[in-house]
Amino acid sequence: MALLWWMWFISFPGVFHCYDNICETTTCKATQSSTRNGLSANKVIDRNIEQKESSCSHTEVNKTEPAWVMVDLGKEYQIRNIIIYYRDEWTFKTAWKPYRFRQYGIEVSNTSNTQQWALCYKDNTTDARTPSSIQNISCEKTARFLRIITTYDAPEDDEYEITGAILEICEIQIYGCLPGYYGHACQPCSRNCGDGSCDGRDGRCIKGCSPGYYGSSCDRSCSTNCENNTCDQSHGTCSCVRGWKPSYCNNLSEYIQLNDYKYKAIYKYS
Ligand SMILES: [Ca+2]
Repeated sequence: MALLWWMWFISFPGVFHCYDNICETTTCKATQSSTRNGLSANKVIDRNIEQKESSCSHTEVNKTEPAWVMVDLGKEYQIRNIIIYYRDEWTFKTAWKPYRFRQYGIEVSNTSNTQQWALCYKDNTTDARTPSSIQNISCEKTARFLRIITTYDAPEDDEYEITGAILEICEIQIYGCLPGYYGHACQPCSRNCGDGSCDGRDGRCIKGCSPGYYGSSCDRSCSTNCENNTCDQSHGTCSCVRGWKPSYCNNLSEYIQLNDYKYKAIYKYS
């Protein structure tokens, strides 16, 4: 019985998924707006999810500009969700709450050009409350760069005579399918997709079909009588080679049938 329950649990969409952490250790890089006490941006991608200060990145205090931490995935991916681990320490002496994490934003881009960021999520927690120190955010975007950014100046820092926006992020996990895969189980895209890539949600071929195929998943064959062996990706219609009837090219044209008749007639009586 326990086994059956577990099988149901892991097959339920939204409860469990097979997305990969697409921040691969060899190609993924992290940077941040400034660094305090040597707590560098690398700590957000080192696969250590400890939330104590020494395991987290930390931007510098008393800055007037926004604080941000950026992850470069190395190439474009279809992102599905992001899990952020923020500093959250509880000891006998201190209870460090993630108050500096209020009102953070998640932005994505295909270029590190600061003019071209698209907002994926904005926290709206106000004073007194604090966001959960572990955030699991849906962000269905195709992008290479992702950054956590804030301009929030927490009032709790006044007693330390500290000002400015500050981030103390311990880990950023970015989940999605690797290029060429789609869906909750990251199944392979149709091998007839134009460049092998497809929509990460439903497997639709997003860059056309290989020659000779049509349909949203490029799983239907064009008529062999289509010119250049290509047809319309949506309907399968095409320009026919001579002698075949538009627009699916599966029947002989009347022109050729008439010519055949004339040809036969000439042949017979000449
Ligand atoms: Ca870490």
